[in-house]
Amino acid sequence: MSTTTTTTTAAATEGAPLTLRLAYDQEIHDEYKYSAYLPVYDNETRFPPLQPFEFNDRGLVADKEKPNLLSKSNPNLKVAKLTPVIGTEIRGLQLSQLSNLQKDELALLIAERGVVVFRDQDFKDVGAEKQKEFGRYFGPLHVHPVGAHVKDNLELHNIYLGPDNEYRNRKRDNRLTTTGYHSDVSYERQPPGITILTLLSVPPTGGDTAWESQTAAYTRLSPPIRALLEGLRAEHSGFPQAQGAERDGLFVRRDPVRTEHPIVRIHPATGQKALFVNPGFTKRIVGLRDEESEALLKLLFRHITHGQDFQVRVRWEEGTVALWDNRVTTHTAISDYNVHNPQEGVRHGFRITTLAERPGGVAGLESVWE
Ligand SMILES: O=C(O)CCC(=O)C(=O)O
Ligand SMILES: [Fe+2]
Repeated sequence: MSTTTTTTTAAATEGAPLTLRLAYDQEIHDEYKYSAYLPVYDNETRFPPLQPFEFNDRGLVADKEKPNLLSKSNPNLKVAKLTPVIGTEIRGLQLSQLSNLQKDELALLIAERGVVVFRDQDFKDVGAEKQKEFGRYFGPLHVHPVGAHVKDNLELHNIYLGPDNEYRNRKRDNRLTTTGYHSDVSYERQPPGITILTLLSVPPTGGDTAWESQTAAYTRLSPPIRALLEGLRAEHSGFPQAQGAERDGLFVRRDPVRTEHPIVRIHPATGQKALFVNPGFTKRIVGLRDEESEALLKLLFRHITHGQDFQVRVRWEEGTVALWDNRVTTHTAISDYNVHNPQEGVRHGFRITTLAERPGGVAGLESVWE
């Protein structure tokens, strides 16, 4: 937990006091432009289970050529593939100014490229309401069951690592590396699709993020293994995360769930098949003996984490916003900087997470739960 865990009370909208736990030390942030976005925990507001909803992928209605987003008449536009397989970088377009047609095309581009990195954005300065509104265009916003968030904005999931809060690293204290590939909250019945990460404070070097293409990972497998996996579901569990949070004295705002998702899912907008297991949340393959499940998951996790030729590592800059499709990628933070060295800095940002469809697999295989 953070070195300072002040409990304070702030006025809630209805006038009732709200217990808010500050997960940072105010003294070292006096001059900080984005202090309103520092991590806090609302230790009171409970959420019921997520309810099913009808999802309409914006990418489905987009023009595949993307004439609005990648307009030839924009002289400032620079679009570059970061690798042949995954990742595109865009300069010369402001997310905050996109039309609905452009957002539809962006949804498709993110699905096709896995992650799209926008540079020199004013998105961090448009305010929480506009930031949330932008996210809602793609799907309902997810509230994380245990994570720190931005004050008064539970939908803005906080990303913070500094000398006053090393919680993210401490959880990995006994590990050889900080990397941990995952697909965000994949245990949800309708797990996230488009996910938007904005950094407000970027270390001068280090703190990159890496993404892996689950579409490419699937394609690389041999036909017999693909055929085997296409008929199977795997269990994704939110229980270890909730139990870990409870053990660390954090408030669990929504009860954990576990869901069985198809191991191979089909993206509704691209029609492409992608692996949908990840080392973060996938626990076992349903219907297999324990040793079989362990061996197969070990193979898949090794495949996902080792395939540098279908991964991309992105260096953050001031003003960078990264948007990825959580259905067809996994990602990891790379916490390689020393938070106690003032030269190496503080890393801070927020994530907006939009929910998508109930995963659909091959031959009508669907997600199921108890
Ligand atoms: O901090 C990062 O680079 C990524 C953190 C993460 O896993 C997320 O925002 O979902
Ligand atoms: Fe994540």
